[in-house]
Amino acid sequence: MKRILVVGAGGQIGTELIPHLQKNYGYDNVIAADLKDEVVARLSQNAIAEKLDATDFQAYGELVKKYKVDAIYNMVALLSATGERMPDVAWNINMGALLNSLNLAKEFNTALFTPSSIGAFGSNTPHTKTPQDTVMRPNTIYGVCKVTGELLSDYYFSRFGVDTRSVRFPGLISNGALPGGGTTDYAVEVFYEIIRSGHYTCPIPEDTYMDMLYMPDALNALTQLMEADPAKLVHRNSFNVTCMSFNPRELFAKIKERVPHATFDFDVDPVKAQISASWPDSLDDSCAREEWGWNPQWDLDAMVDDMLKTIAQKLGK
Ligand code: AKB
Repeated sequence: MKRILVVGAGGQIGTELIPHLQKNYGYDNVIAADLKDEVVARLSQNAIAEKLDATDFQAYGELVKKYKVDAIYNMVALLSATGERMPDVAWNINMGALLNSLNLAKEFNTALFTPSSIGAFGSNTPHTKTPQDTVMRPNTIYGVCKVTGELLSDYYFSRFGVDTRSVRFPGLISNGALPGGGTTDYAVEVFYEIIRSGHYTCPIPEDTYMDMLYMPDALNALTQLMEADPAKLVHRNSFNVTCMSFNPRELFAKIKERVPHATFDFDVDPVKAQISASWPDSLDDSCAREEWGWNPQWDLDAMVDDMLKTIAQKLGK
């Protein structure tokens, strides 16, 4: 059985990825690492957990060696909106963790997954049915990191044979850990606010479309791609994946159908508005479907039903 190290395990994806991997590979074969003491303490209640600053090459290497790791999932990232507030920090963290992951994957012969994002695209990318291979000139530091990461990961594959794989995640909707600092976060925040207070003020313009994925599909994308037959992969870093595209108005209408007293207004954040306008309205994910069988299960209605139910339970409402 494979031994997997997840770095940045305490974030929105990592928190749900750990139990998903434990289910697939066994509890003892999944190691959750994070920078913050309080997060490591939380993770250690349900997983083998270690404290790690992924920008510290030596400490990171010691963990890979200690656990005889076969695959690294590098989930360390400062997201798009936070990145615009502190571009230097975003570059140092995002690229520092990636470069260390690539060099350790090379040294210890491990596979490596690092998520890319719709943030890798920019305002001169075709916005509708954005193709797998297209113009990629992002307008954010987050996007610059993601494009650089895709290129570096492909380089480490072709030059050194490192088994690097990646998907371009759209906005991820989940009911575990909250996202933080992203442009697509509104699509999660709205559920908490509507259940708590019945009202949500949205920072994204009402007619801005972005692709989204519900977390169970995102987790399946990760394990499916990492288990895919390498002979079938024409692409590696990174695959478009999506299963829904909507704007805030459409999402809020779906919520209102189910929660008639819900009210919404808009207080547009200019940074988030600019970022979201530069991203695709909808992705073409046919390469992922053809090369490794990507087949998402959740649509908008099913996701809204599930989010309202699970978050109401979580908040005791
Ligand atoms: C963000 O909004 O920054 C992220 C992403 C789409 O990569 N959720």
